[in-house]
Amino acid sequence: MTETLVRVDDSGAVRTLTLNRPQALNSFTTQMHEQLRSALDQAATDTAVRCLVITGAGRGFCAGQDLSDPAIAPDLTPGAQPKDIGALIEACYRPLALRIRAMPMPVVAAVNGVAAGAGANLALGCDMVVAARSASFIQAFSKIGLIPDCGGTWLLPRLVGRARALGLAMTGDKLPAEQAERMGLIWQCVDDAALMDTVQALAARLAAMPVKALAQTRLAMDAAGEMTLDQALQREAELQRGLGRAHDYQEGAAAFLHKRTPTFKDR
Ligand code: T3D
Repeated sequence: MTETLVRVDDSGAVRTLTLNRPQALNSFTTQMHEQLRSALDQAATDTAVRCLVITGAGRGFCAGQDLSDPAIAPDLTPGAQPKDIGALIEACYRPLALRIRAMPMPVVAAVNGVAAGAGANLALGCDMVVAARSASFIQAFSKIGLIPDCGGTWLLPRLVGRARALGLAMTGDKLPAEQAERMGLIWQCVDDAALMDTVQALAARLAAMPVKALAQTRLAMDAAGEMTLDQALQREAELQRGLGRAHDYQEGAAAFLHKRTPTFKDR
């Protein structure tokens, strides 16, 4: 029987994906990548899912690549060829980072413990990151002779600016969740015991909102970084044109005018 490396749980319109290799701090094997990709694809096509939460089982969120995975673990036999880590990145981390950024609903990371290497950047690639006070973020790559991946080189400077991005990436120091919140790397740091209730309440709130507009907000902001102001304004007009014709805007505006609670359904 296949081991469940990504647990899937639904509560109303919120789907929670739990990375489930707690014995290795939920570090990624090829199999866990496959299961996560498949779970993300299922959530993307299931119109009942209006908000996605990603978290980890046990005391860690995700410690990045499982360094003992035969796909990449160094072969110390004399004369052995080095493994092609680029191929692993292309096959696993690139599709993962792109999928998360293209999900048609908001994605919230509930960082329950240490998030290291690609595990940190998996969390930081989500739309909102809520971390337990005991959690931490580690750009562990520099310690093993690599650069930040899973989108780290793109995400970090955008989130905290060049100086802090390079500081975090070059030192590989552990950044406690409270400090991550203070520097704007994450949305919120909460007491450990409050993490899942806080995240589920946030996710339920987002799920009741016009999620198509929320997903397009992410797309527009991601694209705007590479645009002039005029190009960004043009893109806003294009997206707003589409959203303005959709159900949720008609519903949201009508509900406002009639002083009633809107019911959004676009996805
Ligand atoms: O080939 C490539 O690498 C390309 C892909 C790159 C993407 C990446 O993510 S590169 C970065 C990979 N990750 C790391 O370098 C982090 C390695 N882990 C750590 O530095 C520490 O485990 C932590 C700082 C995250 C947590 O430390 P601590 O003291 O709380 O826990 P621990 O005792 O080190 O770990 C607990 C167990 O998980 C332990 O197993 P054991 O001894 O109880 O059987 C440890 O070996 C295992 N574990 C943790 N991280 C990994 C891991 N096993 C395999 N791979 C890991 N990444």
